[in-house]
Amino acid sequence: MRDNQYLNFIKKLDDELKDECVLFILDLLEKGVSIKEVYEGYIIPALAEYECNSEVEEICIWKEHARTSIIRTILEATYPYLIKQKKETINKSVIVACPQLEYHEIGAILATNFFALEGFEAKYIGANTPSEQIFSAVKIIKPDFVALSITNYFNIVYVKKLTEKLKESYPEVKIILGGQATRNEDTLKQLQYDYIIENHEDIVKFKEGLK
Ligand code: B12
Repeated sequence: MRDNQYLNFIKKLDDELKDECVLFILDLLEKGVSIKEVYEGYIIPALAEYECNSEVEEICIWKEHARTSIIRTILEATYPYLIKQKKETINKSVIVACPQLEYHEIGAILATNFFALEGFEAKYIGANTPSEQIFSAVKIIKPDFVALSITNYFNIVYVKKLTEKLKESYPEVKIILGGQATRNEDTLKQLQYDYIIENHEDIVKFKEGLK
């Protein structure tokens, strides 16, 4: 059961009232609500629990785009609060990317921000990122971890090839997988990886394990 504050926000989001949505969240942060609470209590459920109420697919697609665009604006507008709430650096770096043909990127952006919040040096390099570009980033940045976000099951074809190549060329770089497709065991069996991470709590535990 969601509280009235949340339902109030969702009503504004359903009505696509971008300015009101942004101001609503900024007001929460000004009142002392943490960035983690804003992400987990508002941003994530606003998308994860979204159901399009139109039967027409093309309407649903542009509505999803409009909703995501408002959420993206909120994420950018609230980033200064995240900077203030970041924990001490732990000198570990992570590159986060969505593989080729994976356009769902809000989960990847949130994961990047959660890593940053916990003191990782975290860099998001994009949605639908061709394998060569992910490879190039690993070669140049030499991160401790590469984190891939996979939502759409069909994209594991690229992830499989990419993770095999990464393991072969950069065995010292650990591979993290996250996103809805990693909830499926049959999918995971086909992939090479070191860690599966789903949410902020997992990132905190993962960080503890690095000590
Ligand atoms: C917004 C949205 C879109 C937007 C995405 C915009 C964008 N810029 O991201 C657009 C309109 C582009 C889109 C397109 C499509 N979508 Co869509 N979309 C969604 C929707 C409504 C929300 C996704 C989202 O942002 N969730 C919120 C985030 C925060 O949650 P999350 O991604 O799960 O991430 C969390 C964790 O998984 C984790 N995480 C995620 N990644 C990572 C990575 C790491 C490293 C870590 C540590 C953690 C982590 O952290 C997050 C916080 O806990 C979902 C509905 C749903 N129930 O999720 C459908 C959904 C994901 N889409 C779906 C589909 C089918 C499609 C399309 C094929 C539709 C179409 N006919 O065109 C296309 C495919 C595009 C593509 N090739 O990738 C299906 C996927 C079904 C499946 N399992 O394969 C869903 C589930 C809808 C449904 N119920 O059918 N979509």
